[in-house]
Amino acid sequence: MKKTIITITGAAGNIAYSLIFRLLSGQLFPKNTKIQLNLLDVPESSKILQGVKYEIEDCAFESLDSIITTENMEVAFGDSDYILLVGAKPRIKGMQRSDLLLDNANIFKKQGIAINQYCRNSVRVIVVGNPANTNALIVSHHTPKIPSENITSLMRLDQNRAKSIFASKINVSVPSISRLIVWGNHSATQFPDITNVQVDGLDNFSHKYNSDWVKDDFIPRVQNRGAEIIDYRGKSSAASAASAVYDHLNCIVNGSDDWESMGVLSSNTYNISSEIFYSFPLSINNKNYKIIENIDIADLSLSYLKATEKELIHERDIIKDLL
Ligand code: NAX
Repeated sequence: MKKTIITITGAAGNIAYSLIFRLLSGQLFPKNTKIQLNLLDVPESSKILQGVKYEIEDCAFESLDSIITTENMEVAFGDSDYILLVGAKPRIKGMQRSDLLLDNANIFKKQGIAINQYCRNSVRVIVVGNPANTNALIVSHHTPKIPSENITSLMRLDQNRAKSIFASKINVSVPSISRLIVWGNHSATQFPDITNVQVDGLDNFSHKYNSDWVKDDFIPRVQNRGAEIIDYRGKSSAASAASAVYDHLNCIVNGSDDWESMGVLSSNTYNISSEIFYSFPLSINNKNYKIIENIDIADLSLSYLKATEKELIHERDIIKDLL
């Protein structure tokens, strides 16, 4: 029997409530793997967290080894194999985006310091709490012991949204679509890019869509899909976000045959400024990623790439005193 420890922060929150039950479905790791869940939340959420623990127990999952609920980062992070940093403060009415950035930056700075202190350097960290890319930059900055390649931020929700909307437009099923990627920030400046899309492994699909639809409908719809969900549900997307966290983790654990979008530390690839977490097209194998280089970028695409880079540089400037 092999034991894998997964830590989830914000474990009393909405995303975690959908995520945990999927993680324990037994499909992520080989059959003989048991999962220890370390669930961290703030003291005010401890009663809810206890309720979540009871519900997990009531599922009698075969894959479950044990559950620890805690507010203590040493307990939550120590010995962990995968840390999913989901917990963050929500933006409340009247709050400026810069206030949210700073509030959450402080949380992720403390968590980064704790991860560096208590974790093995093989730990994999996935940052979900917003602003996810800039929070990942802060974590990476405060974890000098841990290779920066081990830290990624969630862009899979954006990629899933883009694939689904595009597949529906050209009337094929989602698994037929490959090489659809999302560049940049998890925000309304992101660039969902269909330039290299293959349908059933073939490039020859361009007759099925027109460029006005891409520019005026597809790109803004994906960029603003989060707001669209809030508009309809009255709450932010939690189930689809949880599903995307699962997909992201699955790619890290089991690799992927497709191009994948994740926020990673830029090192000037595609002339994107270094020292920001930017979503690039990646190939992922054996728990490691490589940025797919030498993709031709059209002039119009370049303007999108630069707009989302500019926003990430601006976010970095706001939190620079915490780096
Ligand atoms: P909830 O507000 O339901 O849950 C957040 C949880 O985090 C709460 O239980 C809260 O007590 C906890 N928390 C707050 N501060 C904490 C701290 N310092 N340490 C540990 N836990 C803490 O939010 P939920 O819907 O679960 O969303 C969580 C985060 O994911 C938010 O920041 C949200 O904006 C972000 N998202 C990121 C996405 C992405 O693609 N990167 C997509 C979905 C989502 O919007």
